[in-house]
Amino acid sequence: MHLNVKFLTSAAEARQLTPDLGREIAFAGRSNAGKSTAINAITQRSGLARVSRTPGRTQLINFFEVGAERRLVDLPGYGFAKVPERVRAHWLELLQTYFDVRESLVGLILIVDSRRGLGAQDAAMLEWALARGRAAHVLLTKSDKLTRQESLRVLRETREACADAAVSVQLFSAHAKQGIDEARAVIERWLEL
Ligand SMILES: Nc1nc2c(ncn2[C@@H]2O[C@H](COP(=O)(O)OP(=O)(O)OP(=O)(O)O)[C@@H](O)[C@H]2O)c(=O)[nH]1
Ligand SMILES: [Mg+2]
Repeated sequence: MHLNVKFLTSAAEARQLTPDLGREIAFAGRSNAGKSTAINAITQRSGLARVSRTPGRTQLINFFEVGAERRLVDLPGYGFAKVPERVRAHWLELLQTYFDVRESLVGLILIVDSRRGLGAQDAAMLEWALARGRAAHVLLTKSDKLTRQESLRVLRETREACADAAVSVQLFSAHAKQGIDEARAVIERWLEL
């Protein structure tokens, strides 16, 4: 199925978040993990979520509409060392506020570079989502960079690390077009599209 998707708005502050209506899914992950590329691949709209060349450039919460009161949300990437402490503190506060207030948030798609595996901040994001009763789905991205054996190992290890009924894990590659249908099916189910 083709998702008819359109950019809505960007928020740099909590007061700029779109109206909290309907259902939305947040995409989170380490900077450079392949978040924007994954959103583009899943929605089949290359260039929609800007694929930044400089890690950490997506500093805003970007909202995309995929149906009436149905949204995908591109959250700022974390874990980029060169970001000044003040900026980092602002992101953290914005993300925390977003997770705390957002009633329309139904699930978290966590983007993890399959070569790095699940990091401490990724685990913290999962905890955040689960503690608030949200489902989570992990995309192990850039799987084209691994051998089949390596990718199956990271899949197994990540599933073991995320042993919670509300978490699912899959391999994903925008470049090799692996796992796109599987990811889209999760999104359509969560958004009730
Ligand atoms: N080999 C390979 N590279 C990928 C894949 N997905 C993304 N990349 C590359 O990874 C880099 C980062 O991708 P982005 O989609 O910009 O990552 P991001 O998580 O949105 O990064 P920020 O917005 O800066 O936090 C780019 O150079 C992409 O081309 C993939 O499936 N395979
Ligand atoms: Mg991005």
